[in-house]
This record gives sequence, structure tokens and C-alpha cells, in this order.
Amino acid sequence: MKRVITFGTFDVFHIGHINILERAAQFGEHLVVGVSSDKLNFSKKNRYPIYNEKDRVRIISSMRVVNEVFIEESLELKLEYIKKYRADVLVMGDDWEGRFDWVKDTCNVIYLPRTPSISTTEIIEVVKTT
Ligand code: C2G
Repeated sequence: MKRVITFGTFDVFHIGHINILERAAQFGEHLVVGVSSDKLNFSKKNRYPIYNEKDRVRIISSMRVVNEVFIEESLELKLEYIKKYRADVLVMGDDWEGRFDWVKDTCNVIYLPRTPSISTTEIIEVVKTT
């Protein structure tokens, strides 16, 4: 049984998130998702997420294609997570192209094209200004 892992904040959950999770799931039979902690999101984006980590974990866990969910505390722990969850494939959107190639000795790494024209940052901007 092939195990797939993917990571993300998945804040203000939208169609781009659904697309990447559904496409990631197609690379195996078991999909594990690392959801960025609130603290990790702050360090990446300089702001806390709109939805807290507990709620984001619940949203991702409710998806049919997702089998297991955990909180990702640090980008540097990627290899430890891949080993812990025995992942054969790491799937990420292509905004991360090349960034996780350093785990290629341990598992396959696949970058998928992002869904165009939607992002959490844009949604927040639109809501702010309307
Ligand atoms: N995504 C996508 N299309 C979009 C928006 C997002 O395919 N329009 C993908 C991203 O490429 C990523 C996943 O959805 O693979 C989650 O996106 P984010 O929530 O923005 O995740 P990010 O904050 O980039 O965290 O360890 C890696 C990080 O935790 C990724």
C-alpha cells in the first residue's frame, strides 16, 4: 500500500486546497496531511492564520480522501515526518517547486500545478476591502 504525505496551512479552506488533496490522494492508497501549526504559519507569513490549528485540523480530517492528520511544527522536520508516517511520496503545490528536493533519497517528491486564481491571501484582501 502506497502512502502519500502532503503539508499546508489550509487556512480559509478553498477549492485550491480541495484540488491538491484530491490529486495527492491519487498517488497512493493512504493520504497523510501535515497541517502547519499557528506558530509555524506566523514564522512563514508573519501573521497568524484566520482559523486556528485545531479548527484547520478538523476541517482537513473531515475530508473523505484524507486518512491521517497531524500538526506540522517546523519545515525542517520534514524528513522526520516522512519517516514517522512511512510516506512513499511527498506531494506539494508548485509554489514549493524544488524546496523539498532534499528528501528525495527517502521518498519520491512530486510538485503539482497550483489551482489558478485563488489563494487565502487574496480572499483575505477581498473580504477586507469590500
Ligand atoms: N495550493 C494549490 N492551489 C492554490 C492554493 C494552494 O494547489 N490556489 C496548494 C499549495 O501549493 C500547497 C497546499 O495547497 O501545496 C496548501 O497551501 P497553503 O495552505 O498555502 O500551504 P503553505 O502555507 O504553503 O504551507 O511544509 C509546507 C508548508 O506547510 C506549506
